[in-house]
Amino acid sequence: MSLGQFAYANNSNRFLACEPLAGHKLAVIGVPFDGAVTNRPGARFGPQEIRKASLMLCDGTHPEWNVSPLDHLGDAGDMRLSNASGLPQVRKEIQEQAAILLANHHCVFLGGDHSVTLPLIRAAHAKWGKLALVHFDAHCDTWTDHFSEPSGHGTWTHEVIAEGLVDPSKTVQIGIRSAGERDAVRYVADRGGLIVTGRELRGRDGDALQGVIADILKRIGNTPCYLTLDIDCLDPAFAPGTGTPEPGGMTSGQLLTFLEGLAPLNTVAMDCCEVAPAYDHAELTTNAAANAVWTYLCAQAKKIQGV
Ligand SMILES: [Mn+2]
Repeated sequence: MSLGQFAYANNSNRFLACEPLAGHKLAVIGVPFDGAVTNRPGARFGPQEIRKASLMLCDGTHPEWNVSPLDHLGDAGDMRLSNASGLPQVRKEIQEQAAILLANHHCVFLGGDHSVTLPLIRAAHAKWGKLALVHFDAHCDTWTDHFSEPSGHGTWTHEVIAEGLVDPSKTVQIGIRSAGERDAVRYVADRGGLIVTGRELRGRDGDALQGVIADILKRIGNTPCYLTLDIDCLDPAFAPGTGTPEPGGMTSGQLLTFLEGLAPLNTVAMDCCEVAPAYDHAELTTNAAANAVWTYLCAQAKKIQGV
């Protein structure tokens, strides 16, 4: 069953199977969990709809780089996750399955709400050690109280720093703009990281972003880097299908400028979270997510092919 370009190299029905794919350096994996949201649920349906939207990527060749990830790409299906055992148990399951896949592939994980990023980074840290982090989001995700829960989809950034999984000085947040108390919204900057707020990005694209992209490349250098993309970094005009939309966000063009400009980073894995198809219109959000993921995969194909 082929569900889209991300399943292009998938010759058998691996949907819901989640196992390494022989011969493929790149893999996409669904993480269909949305049990830790604070607002609207539905991101558990993100993976299957992002796969469908990936059908619009035609032959998959990047028009500027002239590379395609498809020769290297397999779809490992969705993780098998229990639903009734609570967040710690689900995170344990995610980390165990991610570890197996990261041992075999350069992985792109399709969320799921953003709580899945903590076990994914735990698994990446176990393989690569302390990581750099590029975090696209409308929200800082550094809250320490999650509506009376200690952990959820808005706490993982402070948790990965507190656990020593990422280097705060090599942590970069892009698009942050939601309401939040100062200690939370400046948490990463207070620990030496860089925050490029949604306000700073208003009206800037193309050449106007090259300076900040150069700063990020210099700050992170060759450190193994995890890239997490909360689709709500985009303005709801570009990505309405998400659980916690925030007006005043990035355009799809700005996001692609960043993803293309940051291609030289030594990224080891990516996730794309918070795509909630039930709130989408005309597949805007799933198309944006598929295109962003494909752009990231093209950057990895560029490295594999040495071009
Ligand atoms: Mn968010």
